[in-house]
Amino acid sequence: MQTNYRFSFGPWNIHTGSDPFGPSVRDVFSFAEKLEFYKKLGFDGVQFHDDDVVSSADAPWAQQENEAKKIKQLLDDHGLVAEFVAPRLWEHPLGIDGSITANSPEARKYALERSLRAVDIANIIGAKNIVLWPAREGTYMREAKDPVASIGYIVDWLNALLQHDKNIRILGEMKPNEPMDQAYVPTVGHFLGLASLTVDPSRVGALIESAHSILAGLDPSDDMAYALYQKKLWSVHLNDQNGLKFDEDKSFGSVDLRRAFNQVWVLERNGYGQNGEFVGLDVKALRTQEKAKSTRHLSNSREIFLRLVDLCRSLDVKKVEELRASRDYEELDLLIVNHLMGR
Ligand SMILES: [Mn+2]
Repeated sequence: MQTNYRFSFGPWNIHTGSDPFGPSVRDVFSFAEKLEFYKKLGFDGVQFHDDDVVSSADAPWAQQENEAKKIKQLLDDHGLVAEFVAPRLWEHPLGIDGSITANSPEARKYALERSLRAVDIANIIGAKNIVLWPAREGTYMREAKDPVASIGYIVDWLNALLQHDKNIRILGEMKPNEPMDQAYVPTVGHFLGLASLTVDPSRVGALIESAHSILAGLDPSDDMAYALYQKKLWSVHLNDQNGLKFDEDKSFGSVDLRRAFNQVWVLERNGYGQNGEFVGLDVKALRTQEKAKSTRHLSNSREIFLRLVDLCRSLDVKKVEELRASRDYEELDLLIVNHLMGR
């Protein structure tokens, strides 16, 4: 059975081009304007941080509830669905040294209470998934925190969310570094190891971002395969990354087309998407783009994905199996490269 892929992105993927070294270079699109882009660009799913849904995660709950209901109505009006909510713990003053793993009990309490509200927000907007990107759950220097206690804090946080809501699923989106020097749970393997220790492992899975695997020195398609085998690949953030530097969020396939092909191939062969999983694209427009063309990275990434799906479906898999059986990997190499070049 072939998948009819559905695509998602987050409102932050249409942005003004500011970076740590310079201010905005494009005027902002309002949230309402961004919503208009989704269907036009071929997308059905919206990814959210908690404070993409509500104006402030610190506002009184009645106000947040009201704002979340309005967002749900807007989504319905546009025929869109919310894929997940991720509590944005890393921008808050109480999250300066991490939230879940902060040494300060007050900071840890804030992280937990805000995350429980993110679950409530997800319920209002119809999202079944909570994404944990543990941005500052690590250290700038080794001696700053107790590493064993920190792992325990992460498991406690997972358990508290699972117990707060009996239906919500938690997807870990792991990244080895940036903004921290070292993250405590740097890869999907680390995270799924912890998932097995929670009160309900069946509701803890993974979101794999291509660039995050690459930054860990790993191949994203192999990371996806690891999660797929465990039936725990519940979302992806496809993008591309040119070597070991800051997280670039480049358009999918723009750096290494063969690496992109292998990601699509592993998803395609394993029926990814047939249980409602979205193909998420976490890509950034280049700072040099003018505002009117600052959504092209999204439509381009989607187009590259779909062209690679076509290439997966037209690949001579019988030939691949023959070459595997005869251990003729030089010929297999040429077969794949020729296929990518249209022969
Ligand atoms: Mn990224």
